[in-house]
Amino acid sequence: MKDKINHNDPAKNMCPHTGNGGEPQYQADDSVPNLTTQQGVVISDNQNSLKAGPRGPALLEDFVLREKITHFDHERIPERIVHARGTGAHGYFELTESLEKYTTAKILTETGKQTPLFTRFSTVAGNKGSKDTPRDVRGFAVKIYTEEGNWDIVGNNMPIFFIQDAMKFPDFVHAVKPEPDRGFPQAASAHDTFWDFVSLTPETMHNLIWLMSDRAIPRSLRMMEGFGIHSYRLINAEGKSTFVRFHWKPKLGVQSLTWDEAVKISGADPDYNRRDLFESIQAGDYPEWEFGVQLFTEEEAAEFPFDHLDATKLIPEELVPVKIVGKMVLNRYPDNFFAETEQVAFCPSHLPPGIDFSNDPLLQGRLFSYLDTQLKRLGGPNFAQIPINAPKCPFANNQQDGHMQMHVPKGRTLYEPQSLEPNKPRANYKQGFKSFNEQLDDGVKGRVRAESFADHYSQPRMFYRSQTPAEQAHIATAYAFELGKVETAHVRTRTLSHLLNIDEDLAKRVADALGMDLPEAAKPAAPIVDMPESPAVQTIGLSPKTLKGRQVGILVGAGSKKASIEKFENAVKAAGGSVKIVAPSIEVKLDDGTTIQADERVAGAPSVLFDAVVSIIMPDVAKKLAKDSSTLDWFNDAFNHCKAIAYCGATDEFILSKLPVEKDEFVTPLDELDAFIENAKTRLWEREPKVRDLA
Ligand code: HDE
Repeated sequence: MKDKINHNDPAKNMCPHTGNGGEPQYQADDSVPNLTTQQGVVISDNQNSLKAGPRGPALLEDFVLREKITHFDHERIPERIVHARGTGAHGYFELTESLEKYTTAKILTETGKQTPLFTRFSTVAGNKGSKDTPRDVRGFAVKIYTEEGNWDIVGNNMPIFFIQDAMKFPDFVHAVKPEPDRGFPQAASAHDTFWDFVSLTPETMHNLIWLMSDRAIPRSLRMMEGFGIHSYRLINAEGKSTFVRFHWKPKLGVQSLTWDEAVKISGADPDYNRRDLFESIQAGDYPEWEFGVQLFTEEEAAEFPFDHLDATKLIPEELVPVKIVGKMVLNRYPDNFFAETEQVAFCPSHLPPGIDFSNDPLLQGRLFSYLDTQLKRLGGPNFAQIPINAPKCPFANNQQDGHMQMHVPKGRTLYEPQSLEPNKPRANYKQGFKSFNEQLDDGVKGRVRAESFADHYSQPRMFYRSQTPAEQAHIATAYAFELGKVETAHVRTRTLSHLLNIDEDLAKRVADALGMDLPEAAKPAAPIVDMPESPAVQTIGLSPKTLKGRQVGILVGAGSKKASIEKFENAVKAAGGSVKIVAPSIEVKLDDGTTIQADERVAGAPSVLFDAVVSIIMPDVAKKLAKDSSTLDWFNDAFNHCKAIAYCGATDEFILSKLPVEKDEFVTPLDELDAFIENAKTRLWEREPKVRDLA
């Protein structure tokens, strides 16, 4: 049979199943822009390829099809070798206190001015499609488009790094990435190669204990600190240098997930942190950080009981306070994920005049690596012309050609010195970037490591001892979890030998949890110093009692009381929190006959996605839900994760009574609204040892 075909009106040949509600997406008037090829030729039919007859072979001459498929075939670029999984947002930087005494950089001397920036947060080990909530360091990279050139503060959410010398970076990354023979585990440090490497490399011990702490599973990207890590220099008008470490302090304080939550969230919502950033910006609840600096002189640094050029060492805030001098606000989610978040290229060597590097050997290695990796990832030397990377101040140079050159340089000369075009750009000694004139020792060339870098245990010891009991239990439990995944016995034993140098009690707790005997302590290369405790490195201690940035899940069902739902919703919102309605169905008829639309079905929104939960359901609904395992998990998990629960009579009678949920002060009846609101601002950590076998 021959199909009928209409050659004049492609809309008539379209599949009725494509397009909007069966209507073909066919442009019949001028109300929307024309779809065109890359060459600007208007496309007449975006549904059918050019064929020899309706059932016949496709024709090679179909440039519309070829162009569309070819572009599609080339959509992917290599993902970042580390920090592949990330999300970002636009915002601004504003200085509140001038650092004129220390630097000439206008971004740090001109107060009250809003300078645009782009910030990208990332996990380190996982690939681009991995989950948001692994136990991992988070990248915290900020590109500030200053009027004196881009300034990239490419930092992490922990103030130190695993290694001291760039030479070890490929080894470290190969050890944490999926094992090369089997191709797993993805986005996880809990495997043999990682623990093999770190237990053979004691300089990793400090960052390792941060990785085992609550800091490695942030509740929200808005609730993480950021650190530039390395010491940098600020240079003032007299050419004098002051060392500086950069800090970002979140307005919402530092808050973390529990490990069990993180594991469950990775199934329930692998985009958990990314979605939170998106939703908070869409809601106008803009993420904000204070910008702070630790300033110290060369002479002061000489008195520190550690070497500040060693990136495995933090400078306790109690020793050098963080001076708050500005803020960052993120107020616009990208229009296009690929064009902006994926193509943004950070590099620690992007600095404006007035800021300079220190001799930290890790930093020095990074200054090479980032440009090198962008060349591969973004395909050539012109990536700085991509809008997200281009400076917003005037720029001009003699660079030419290369893949994807977007500029059209004018004139005869692209070299210097030249005498043919007097108005072409020249270097400017007065305004230009100048390196600090550091007087160097007459060092001897060699592959060496400074002796002042040899102490690997004093700071992790200080970190552990500064934590609250709940956090210490989390740390010990995290070591036990991770080492429990390590198959090779001597790797576990070697790790315990290091833990003994950090804290005996920690080592014992981990060994007991694993059922192992304690080995001899590893031999330290330098004396271990008992440093004063530093509360600034806690997590729980930095979590404010607030509902701001926190979300409450309200479980409702057919016949639920609208007035009660509204009462809770309003109270949560008044306290700065947000609400999601969860129900067995998406459309829910309430007691007054109105129908509301739930945000999620209960099976799709386990309570791990919320900071506190409320249940307002009728007896017949409760009876039915009592047989539903996802509903039972909803309450059980909320309880096990130390959250506040507000329950109605039916929930109590048919659901809570079946569960090991104790009526402690965080489990309250619906009429105790004020108590619930207070409880929802925090967690009841004292409950934790009752519901979990912590190490
Ligand atoms: Fe990176 N790091 N890094 N890193 N790093 C990269 O650059 C590298 C280090 C950090 O959101 C790569 O564009 C070396 C410390 C962040 O796009 C690469 C060493 C800190 C990001 C690279 C380090 C970081 C990266 C991979 C040891 C905290 C993500 C993709 C000498 C201060 C930036 C890319 C983004 C990304 C190299 C150590 C932070 C390969 C060689 C220390 C936040 O160039």
